[in-house]
Amino acid sequence: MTRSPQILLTLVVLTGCNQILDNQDAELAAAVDGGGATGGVGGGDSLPGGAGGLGWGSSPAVGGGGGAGAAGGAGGLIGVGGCDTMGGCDLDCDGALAEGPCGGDDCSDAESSVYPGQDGWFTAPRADGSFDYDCNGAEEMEHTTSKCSGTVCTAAQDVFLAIDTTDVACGVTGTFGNCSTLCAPSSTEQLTQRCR
Ligand SMILES: [Ca+2]
Ligand SMILES: [Ca+2]
Repeated sequence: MTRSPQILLTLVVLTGCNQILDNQDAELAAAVDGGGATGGVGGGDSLPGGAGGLGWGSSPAVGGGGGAGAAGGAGGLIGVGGCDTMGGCDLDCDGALAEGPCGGDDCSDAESSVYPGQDGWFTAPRADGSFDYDCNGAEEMEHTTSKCSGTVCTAAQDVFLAIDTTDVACGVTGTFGNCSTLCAPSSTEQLTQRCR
């Protein structure tokens, strides 16, 4: 049996509608997950589907896929995850603008964990080898180091315990715990110095 041109056209149009609905579903899902941009509009009978939109938001958001063109049109591209880069001045999407021409104070606009005001602590160094994650020009250590050897010590709690007061450096593991005035360590554990 042979289908009439009208039936074929109806099938083609219905297929296109389904793709557009799929498109809307993709946009909704992306909007929940960080704000994906609008996907491209499906193409017509002979045109390829539109490209997916660029994802926006702090987490990689997926733009809606372009609708497949009816009667063989190619599907659109999936949107690329990303964020609003502020015209190229916040490439790591951490909300802080890069230093220099951008006029910002992000001392490393290629590392999203590095920005002024970062209050986290890190056991591994930045890409440049430093531990200055909060861009204040210094490396703050989470814990101090206390001498806990010999016969006379200063009582201390929650410190690195050492033979002298030389700080346990950032990223270095040492003995952590308490020390009595008689230089007796207690509640000890092995801990890695965290910095920012
Ligand atoms: Ca930035
Ligand atoms: Ca710092």
